[in-house]
Amino acid sequence: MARFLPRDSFGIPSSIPKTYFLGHHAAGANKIKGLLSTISLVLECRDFRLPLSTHNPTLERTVAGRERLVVYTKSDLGTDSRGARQTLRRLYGDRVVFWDKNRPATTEALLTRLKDTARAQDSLTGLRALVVGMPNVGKSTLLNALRSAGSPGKKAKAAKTGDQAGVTRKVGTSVRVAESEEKGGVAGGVFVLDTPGIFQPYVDDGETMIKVALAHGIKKGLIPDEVLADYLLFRMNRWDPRLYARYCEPTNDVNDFLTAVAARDGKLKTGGLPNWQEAAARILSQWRDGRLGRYVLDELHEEDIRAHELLLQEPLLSMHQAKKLQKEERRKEKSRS
Ligand SMILES: Nc1nc2c(ncn2[C@@H]2O[C@H](COP(=O)(O)OP(=O)(O)OP(=O)(O)O)[C@@H](O)[C@H]2O)c(=O)[nH]1
Ligand SMILES: [Mg+2]
Repeated sequence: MARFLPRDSFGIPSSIPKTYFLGHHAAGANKIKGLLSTISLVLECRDFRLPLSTHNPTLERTVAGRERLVVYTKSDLGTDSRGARQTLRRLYGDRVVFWDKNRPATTEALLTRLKDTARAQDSLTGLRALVVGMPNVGKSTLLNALRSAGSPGKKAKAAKTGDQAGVTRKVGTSVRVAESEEKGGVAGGVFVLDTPGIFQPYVDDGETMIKVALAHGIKKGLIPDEVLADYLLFRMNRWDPRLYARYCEPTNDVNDFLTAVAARDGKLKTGGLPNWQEAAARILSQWRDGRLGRYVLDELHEEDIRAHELLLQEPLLSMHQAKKLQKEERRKEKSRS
């Protein structure tokens, strides 16, 4: 058999949106600005599978001036990532935290850190920490985990969670995760506040949008599942086509791939034709559960990190400018088609 050659690039469809900045994101950012004087620590959450793509520079500037930990969430879904943790540790030193909701030890370690900070700060009113990040990275899940680790008696969840962007719409009230010293805890206690996921006003490239969509960071359906499945096929082929050996031989053709998935997993239309849309949804949900490899999607070579850092130095676009850019792109697209 001829050796399989994966595609060496992926053509990003020009129809990919370049933003997902919503009204409640802008409102959330304003609320955060107003709250900041009462906050002494920020837990900035990013999805470990997308360490660069789920970093929101605009949000980072909003919380500037506050002590900050960078929490890489869902670290269980990114275990096959050659050297990613080491690279991120080198970038952020001891401010980096790898968290996984399924490993209580990672929650305990973070809670201990919060308590240590509270002890050092020794404020009568307690330490207030703000959880921020892009949509769906796991902020509310983290808050709930800290709360149940800090007060094991409390069963009910403090914050609603769900695998889609935009579950949390408003900045929450403070939730106690550690008692004060007089009740056997530390200093004035530790409180954590949840915030809505906030998107960037404008994302430079379509590939970032595709990756974020794979991790459900934007509304489902905004980028068609078939496009996302094609991109995933492209990436799997570069990692290791055996990841999907249960479906078919290595292929670069997304229609062949989805046809095989439909046949094996019973995603057929009446008459037996493959239902590509359902097959694509099936593939994406398997990837999201870590059943098609646990690779980190962002490349973390020196040059990728440098390119990302350069991006952060660029002046930020105002909402107005971002909207204008988007309109221009749409116009260009229309004249092309
Ligand atoms: N595998 C895995 N899933 C996680 C982890 N943390 C959160 N999740 C899942 O990710 C999804 C999103 O979690 P949420 O806590 O609602 O995310 P959020 O950042 O609050 O989202 P918004 O409020 O929409 O911005 C849920 O399905 C969680 O169960 C983790 O460490 N590992
Ligand atoms: Mg939430």
